[in-house]
Amino acid sequence: MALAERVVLLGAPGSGKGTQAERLAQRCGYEVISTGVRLRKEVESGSPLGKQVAAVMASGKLVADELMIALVKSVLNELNAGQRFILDGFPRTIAQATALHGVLAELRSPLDRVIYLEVPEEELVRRLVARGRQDDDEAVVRERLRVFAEATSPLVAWYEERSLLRRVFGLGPVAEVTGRIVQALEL
Ligand code: B4P
Repeated sequence: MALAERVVLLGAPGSGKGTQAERLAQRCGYEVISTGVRLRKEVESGSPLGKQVAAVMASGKLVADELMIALVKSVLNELNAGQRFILDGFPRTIAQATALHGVLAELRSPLDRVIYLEVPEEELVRRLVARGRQDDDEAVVRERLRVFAEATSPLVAWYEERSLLRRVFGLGPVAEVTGRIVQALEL
């Protein structure tokens, strides 16, 4: 069975996007483009971009669309033609989704699936507070969930209207969730 080649992994903070993207890379050969991982590397290295985004990330807010769009555009332009990829954590706003749509149309390689990883809110808070990353303090986690509901959750309907969305239940053992995603990636 053929799998989707160009995928967006959508989900609330703590839904397991990063965890699952890495497993899908191993299992199915996707290149993972994780905006969260890239931003944290910039912050750690103290680069100009890192300095610009550190406080925003620590507060649980979203980094500006223009910065994120420029970052992802340059990564996509450098991918080898035909390389399968998963976008983890991008897009997070309608403006980002619209820009992504345009970039991929120019590259003549449109998305072929969007996976929405659904996890109940109390479990999201539990997972993130237990992980304890710098932005996993409970007050910041609540803010990230508020921002998700306000800015990112409209993307579910946006992609549903374009017949790209598949919902995947994200509770349960990590390997089981991966299995559900692989099924949802079948074309
Ligand atoms: P991200 O790095 O994308 O982080 P996340 O959404 O919080 O986490 P994710 O869903 O990947 O959860 P994970 O697998 O780690 O973003 C961080 C920040 O960067 C944002 O707040 C924002 O400021 C900025 N940013 C990133 N992209 C942006 C964009 N496009 N625009 C603007 N700003 C942007 O899992 C979480 C925990 O759950 C882990 O401890 C994991 O082990 C555990 N877990 C996973 N699956 C599990 C399971 N099935 N059962 C139990 N535990 C599980």
